[in-house]
Amino acid sequence: MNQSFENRIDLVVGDITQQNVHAVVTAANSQLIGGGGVDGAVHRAAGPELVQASKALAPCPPGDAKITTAFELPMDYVIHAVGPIFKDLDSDSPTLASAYRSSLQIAREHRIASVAFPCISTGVYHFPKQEACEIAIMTVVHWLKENDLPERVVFCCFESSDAELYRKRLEEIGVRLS
Ligand code: AR6
Repeated sequence: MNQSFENRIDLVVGDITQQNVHAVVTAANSQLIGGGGVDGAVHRAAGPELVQASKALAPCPPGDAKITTAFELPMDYVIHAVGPIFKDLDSDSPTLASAYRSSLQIAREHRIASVAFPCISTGVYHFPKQEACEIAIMTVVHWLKENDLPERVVFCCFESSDAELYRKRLEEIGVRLS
């Protein structure tokens, strides 16, 4: 397949729990017990039932993802993606790409039309931001070229400096941002 991707990607700066999508991805830990950062925000907004549901699916190794309903969040689903705790680029880059790909695969399996991703592993897991941005974009673009679901992917950056990295790279590869 060679699907278009240029009009299926959005970039926003803000809180991922506020996005108008069918599924939100959280940057989880392998135990799926919640935590700080984006995972803390997602669990707070979804309510205490989320941790009960996610814990039941643990362990989730780095590079993999699990899905639950979204409870009190306005989305249908939460996809719990586990990125690598950064040590070195050679070994951790494939794991980060796999966390994105696993999330997209789950979205396709559940026929989810739109998904928002945070910048997985770039907070307390310390993956370098520029390299993580490249991996996130190229993994998503490759997926969109090969698959018609999800129809739309939103990169949700919490920090405007991250959004600038994404904007520059997305424009370079011909993505039309609104
Ligand atoms: N919406 C979108 N992005 C956010 C939000 C939010 N509300 N809050 C923070 N970010 P991190 P990791 C961004 O640390 O590095 C947790 O404790 C933040 O700016 O959340 O994968 C988990 O339970 C950064 O760019 O995730 C794990 O134990 C990005 O989210 C561990 O942290 C990822 O930062 C996972 O670490």
